[in-house]
This record gives sequence, structure tokens and C-alpha cells, in this order.
Amino acid sequence: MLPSADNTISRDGRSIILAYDHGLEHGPVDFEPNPATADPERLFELATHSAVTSLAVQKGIAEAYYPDYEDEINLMVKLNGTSNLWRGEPNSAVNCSAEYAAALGADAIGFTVYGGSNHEVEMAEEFREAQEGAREHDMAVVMWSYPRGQGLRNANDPDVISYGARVGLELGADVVKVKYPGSAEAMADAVEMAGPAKVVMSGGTMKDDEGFLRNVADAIDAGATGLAVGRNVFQRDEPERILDALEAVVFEEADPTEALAVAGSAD
Ligand code: FBP
Repeated sequence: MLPSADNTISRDGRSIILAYDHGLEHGPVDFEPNPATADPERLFELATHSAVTSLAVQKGIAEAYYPDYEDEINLMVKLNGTSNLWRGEPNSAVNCSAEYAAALGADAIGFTVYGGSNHEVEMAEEFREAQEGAREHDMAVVMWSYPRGQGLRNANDPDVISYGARVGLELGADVVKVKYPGSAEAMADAVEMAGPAKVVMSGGTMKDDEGFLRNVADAIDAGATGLAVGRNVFQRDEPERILDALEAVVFEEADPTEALAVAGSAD
């Protein structure tokens, strides 16, 4: 890990990464709750919200939309990703090089590693090339560290999630994105295992406002530095309102109930 390598995608050491690779990873079903979000322009507009420290997209969306937003948004290009149309042992195709991400104007790269998959070895080797390419271009490295596959009985086991956090440190990520392990104690363990690498929690499937923000507040209390979130923002009727509340919880450590009470009042 390089000192301050993630400065471009964080503010005061905290990050809210808006993830929008769902059209590839899950398909149009993720846009059904809020159909306007099928249009990437809507997400680029959302990413200009002051809560958002970076927008993570695949290469094709970056090519088409980022030129109009390069002064307003810190770009993270996800270098690998796979559709949900394919079934097999977890794996992720490398769709973009670090060099091409840098040419697109990226401040950071995102890369998924499925520890425990039968493809773990090749994914780690692909990550090596991406990580070293990112270093050459001073881009931060964010690992989506999602242990899953035949090697694992329970991908949601807190010990497995801590192991995933450690994999991020060992392989040279600046920021490791892990699933929320279910409690502040378990998140504290993941943070400890990541050492100097920063840990952000994954947003996951849609939850109620209060429950979602409580998990985020617990993760921050446990030493996480923020989150990388997609569905829990863009599937809501009022995505800006939850971004207001997230900004208060992540950057000001506001109580979730109070953050929700004032969210949207400035709009
Ligand atoms: P969410 O907050 O919507 O879960 O998005 C985060 C993310 O990591 C996306 O980048 C990715 O598309 C998706 O989750 C992966 O979800 P899953 O782990 O269920 O395949």
C-alpha cells in the first residue's frame, strides 16, 4: 500500500463510492425498482452529490459519459466484471487494463477477487498486473474482496470476511471492499486484519433507511472508512435523500435517525 494513494477517492479519510456496474453484474433487473436509473446519465448526476467521493463504472460507461463529468466526479474504472447470464465457478473477465483506465481519466481502479474460487489463482495473477499498472499511473487500487466458490461453506462467515480483508492488504489494495459481516465486532476484526489498507463495506440488497444507515454507522464505529454502495442508493425513490443521510453518517458521524430527519431538507 502506498501512503495516501486513495486521497483522490476519499475526503478526510472517508469514502462513499457509488457503484454502478450492476447492468453488467446483475442485469436490468436491478433498475426495475427505479427505472430512471437504467440511464447512466442519472447516476452521473447522482455522483455529483457532495456525499459521493467516487463513481465506479465499467469501461463502456466511462467512455460514453465521463468526458462530460471529468471536472465534477472522481472516476473509478472497474477493470473486471462478468454478467449474471453465465453460470460457473466464480470468476470475472478482465475487460479493461490499468493503462486504458488511466487514459479514460480514472483516479482509481476497482478489481474483484473471489478468494476460494477455483479461479482464485488466475484472479490473483490478474490483480497483480492491474495493481502494478495502477501504481505506474498513481491510481488508487480498490479490491472488491468477495470470497466465494467451491472452497467455502459460508461466504458470509465473519472469519471469511476478515480473511477477504486481509487478502486485500496482502495483495496491495489501498481500499478493500467487504460485505458487512453482521456486527460492529466482526467489522472491527476485518478492519484489524486489513492493517493500513482501508476497509469499506458493501451496500448489498435494498434495506429500510434506518436499518441500512445503522449498519453503516456501526461499520464506521468499527473503523471502516465508508462504503461502496449501489442498490441501497439508486433503487430508492429519492436517492438524493439517502445520500444526504449517508453524508452525515459517514463524514460527520451523525446518528442515523437524526441524519434521516434532516435529509432532503436542503433540497
Ligand atoms: P450494491 O451496493 O448494490 O451491493 O453494489 C455493490 C456491488 O459490489 C456492485 O459493485 C456489484 O455489482 C454488486 O455489488 C455485486 O453484488 P453481488 O456480490 O451480489 O454479486
